[in-house]
Amino acid sequence: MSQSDAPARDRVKQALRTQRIETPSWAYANSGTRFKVFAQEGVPRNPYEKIADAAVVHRLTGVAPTVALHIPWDRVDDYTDLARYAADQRVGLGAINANVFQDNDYKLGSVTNPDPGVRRKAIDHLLECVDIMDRTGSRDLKLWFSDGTNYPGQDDIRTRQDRLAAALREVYDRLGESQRMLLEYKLFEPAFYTTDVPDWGTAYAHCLELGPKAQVVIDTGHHAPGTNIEFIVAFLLRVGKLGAFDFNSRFYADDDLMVGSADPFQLFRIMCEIVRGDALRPEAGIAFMLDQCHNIEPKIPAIIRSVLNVQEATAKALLVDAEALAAAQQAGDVLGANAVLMDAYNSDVRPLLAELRADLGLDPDPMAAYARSGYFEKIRAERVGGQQAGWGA
Ligand code: RM4
Ligand code: MN
Repeated sequence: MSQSDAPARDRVKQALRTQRIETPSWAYANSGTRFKVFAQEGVPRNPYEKIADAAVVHRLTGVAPTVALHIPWDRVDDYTDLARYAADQRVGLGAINANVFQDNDYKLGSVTNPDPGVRRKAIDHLLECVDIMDRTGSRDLKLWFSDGTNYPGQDDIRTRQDRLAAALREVYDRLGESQRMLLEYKLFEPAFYTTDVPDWGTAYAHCLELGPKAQVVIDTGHHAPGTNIEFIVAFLLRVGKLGAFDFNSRFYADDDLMVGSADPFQLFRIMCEIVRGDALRPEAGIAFMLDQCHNIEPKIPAIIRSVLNVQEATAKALLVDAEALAAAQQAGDVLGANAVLMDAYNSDVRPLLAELRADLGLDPDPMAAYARSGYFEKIRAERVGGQQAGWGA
């Protein structure tokens, strides 16, 4: 499609209007590596202030209407009040992320720990997260387990799978009608020898056994270098087992950099599979979430940039001339098919996105609008004293 093709432009803009990107509460907080956390000014000190920041991102981009919570980092006494505050700010509470990786008891694992008492504690936390979902109205419980072993022989690989399956079953059975369990995988870290949910195949097999309310989360940073993530997207979408994304970028391991920063072409290829699978619409049930940390860059602009990066990749994917592509594929025209994809990828979609924002009554340049808004100056002045939120806070 040429950019001057008005009906196609309208079709692309229409599809982009339906896009929803969920931002993570922890990305507004301080974070770092195991070497240093560089604290920033104006960082939220509690879940309410994180939600206020998320609301700014939504106001400026128009496509980030929900914020994911992490328990216990975002634990509050009254979740109904938190949900009400979010609604007042014109955002909603999204996925509840469980945390069974930061307690001393979890040294040898959480739900796969050899000690039944520790397993009980971990499962109880997951059940508590479902209770919270009942109060926040969240649809999704997102599970990531750091469980694994560091040395051959340390524990029985197969028994740990049994423990995992039993824990997932108990939590799955507690889910309400419209709630889902999203199971995330990660190749390695913090466990260095075996990880109990290391890859999409393991996550998929557990989800399949559990039932329709269990689906896989693809965290783009959780793969070995060179992994073809769009293949995983295509496979899981085809069988109805893709539940969500945790978007971020990696150069080396789980770097948690801004999505689309390391490899925008990969993000485009992923979004091509989403468009191909007609999974962009919210009704398709795929949660497009960010899972990032902003260690050296300012938090709110970094999140705005990430949202824009996802939008740009999506716009390019929507520009792919599906008919021309199918025709070239059918004809065995290898170069022609590749050219159709590359034409879309090489289009500059920024003018189209600026136009879309203008249509929605937004500033065409959300980064500049944020800089001009005075919001940073305001939070820098207001958020003094108290304990800044951060990794572990
Ligand atoms: C994990 C995983 C989870 C995220 C935590 C903070 O590596 O990606 O999704 O909640 O980090
Ligand atoms: Mn993640």
